[in-house]
Amino acid sequence: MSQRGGLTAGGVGPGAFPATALEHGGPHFNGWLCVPSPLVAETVARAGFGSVTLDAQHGFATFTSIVDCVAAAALAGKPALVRLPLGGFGLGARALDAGAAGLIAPMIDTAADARAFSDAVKFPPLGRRSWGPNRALGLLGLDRPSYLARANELTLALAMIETELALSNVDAIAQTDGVDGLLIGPNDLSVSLTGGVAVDPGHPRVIAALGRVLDAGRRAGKPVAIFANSPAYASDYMRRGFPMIALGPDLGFLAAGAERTLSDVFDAPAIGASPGG
Ligand code: 3PY
Ligand code: MG
Repeated sequence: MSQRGGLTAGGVGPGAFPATALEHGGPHFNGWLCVPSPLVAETVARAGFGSVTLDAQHGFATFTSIVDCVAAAALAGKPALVRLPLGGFGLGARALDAGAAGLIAPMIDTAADARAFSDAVKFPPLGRRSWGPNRALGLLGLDRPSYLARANELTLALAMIETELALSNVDAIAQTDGVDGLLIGPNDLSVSLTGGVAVDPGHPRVIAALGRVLDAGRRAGKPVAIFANSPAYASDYMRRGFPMIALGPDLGFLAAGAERTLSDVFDAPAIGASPGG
């Protein structure tokens, strides 16, 4: 399968994911990975996704697996993002040093949360990221001065909007310097908007909130991405104009492939003569 919504803007390689890459030719599809395996990262990156996310919040990514999976995705020519654990901004800066092309911070509820995220993962003047891009330099093919000058623009920082509080602050979050875009977490958003009654990305309150977040992104001039639980949600989000759609997780891909393979055994046409025929 060919790559859909890949990164072509500015000819940047797998160590970078500038927000401008989401301006044209979308949507960009991202493969969401729970399994901390370089083979899984490489396989999904080769399967047509434009990038992968290594999930260190609900998935099993660790700093060591991030180091390995970034390399595996790069082998397939694709950038790897990292979804951080709650408040895990320190891990984010280390992941960028190791060549992650971007970061996704969960549960960003206020402008102060957004500011703390940006502070940790962007160099001055946007933030206070500490210097040490040991693998990132080689992966981007940049020398020290060029990396310092361009890293803020080349590495994507996405703030997750997934609570009622985040929705009420969505403009302030979107307009925070150093936050390059938003990513809607529709599962948590449904839990929050129903007061813990439902986990359902199709809940009317979640659907009503989608336009509100897209509008905030438009006002800030920043892209709004979304996580899709299934291909049906992904195609709905595509019709709504989201420039980036994350699909997953990988365990779901594996389960769907395993089920389809087994059921294909029963649906397959006969090969050659039947025994005794
Ligand atoms: C959510 O939908 O809440 C997410 O965090 C997607 O992984
Ligand atoms: Mg969530």
